[in-house]
Amino acid sequence: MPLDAFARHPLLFGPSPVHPLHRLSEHLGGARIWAKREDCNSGLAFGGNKTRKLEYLLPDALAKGADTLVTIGGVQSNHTRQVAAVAARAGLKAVLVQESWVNWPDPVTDKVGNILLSRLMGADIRLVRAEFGIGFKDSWQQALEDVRAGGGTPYAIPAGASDHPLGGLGFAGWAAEVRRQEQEMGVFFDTIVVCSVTGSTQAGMIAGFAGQDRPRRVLGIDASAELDRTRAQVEKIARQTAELIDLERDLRDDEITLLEGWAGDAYGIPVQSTLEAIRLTARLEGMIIDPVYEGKSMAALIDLVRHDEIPRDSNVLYAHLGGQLALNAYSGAFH
Ligand code: 5PA
Repeated sequence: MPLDAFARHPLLFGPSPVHPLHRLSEHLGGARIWAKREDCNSGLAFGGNKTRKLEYLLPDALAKGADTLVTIGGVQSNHTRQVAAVAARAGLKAVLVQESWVNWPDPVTDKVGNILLSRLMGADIRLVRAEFGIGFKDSWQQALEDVRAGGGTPYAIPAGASDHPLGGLGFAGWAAEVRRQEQEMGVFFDTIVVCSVTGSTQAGMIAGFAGQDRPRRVLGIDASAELDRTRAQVEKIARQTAELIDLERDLRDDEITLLEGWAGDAYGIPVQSTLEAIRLTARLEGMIIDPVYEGKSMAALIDLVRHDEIPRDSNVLYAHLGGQLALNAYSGAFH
């Protein structure tokens, strides 16, 4: 059925802001760069991309009589913090499995930033030692079991709210929102740059834009350092979402682009280009991005614009997906 027919529980302020990055564009001397700001899309614990996805999962959870949202991420997961906020807003409980996905030595990693806010919001946090992985994890299945054993009704939200039947809808809606904002502003974004890890942000965009009349490029920038798995997941969710919203054609392979080269060797560890991108964006625009996700997609954007791989006459839209709270655990990278 069409996207508008799916139940949506409003959690955002409204359309997220879109604005030009004049000084960054001038500095790079190529395409014009704009940002669309999921980092300030909501009043729920600083928002972010998951808040938009959860607008479609929450009605399903409530319809199923759930009393506890159960999800998973790394210790500094932005996603789990947003689930904690949505649970608080909806009067539900939240169980957050937080795994040691990132081997980062900062002594306050499990105390500040995202995890601090999740604790404030009353979430039940379980710290688990386990490697990074975007698939279904035993620890998450166990948490679901534990809620059931305690007489509760859990609602299962996978990593990043991605590998879930409704996971792509939020960003299919983002694509429609971009189209409306373009018409108001008299601009067309021929290129979108978006960070990908669990995949439904980019996948939703691909499905949403595929139904519009004017083609554009959605450049996914891998930050998982596991390109093949992430690409497979983006592809799966994009196709599933396209079918769900009645696209009525198959997505072409060339509509699914995931670029590597900026993730470094491991998820969650910033590299030189990440730190440079964070500093440059902060100093030229006062726009803050994080070392796990947006710093990596911005590093890609900078290189692609600098080397004219994004043509000089392009209007590029950088999807700022949030995530700044994790900076609190990365002060050592900026000494
Ligand atoms: C995340 C994800 P997807 O997972 O939908 O591909 O989005 C990538 C992404 N930017 C981009 C920010 C700020 C993000 O938080 N974060 C995860 C988390 O646990 O926080 C799901 C990995």
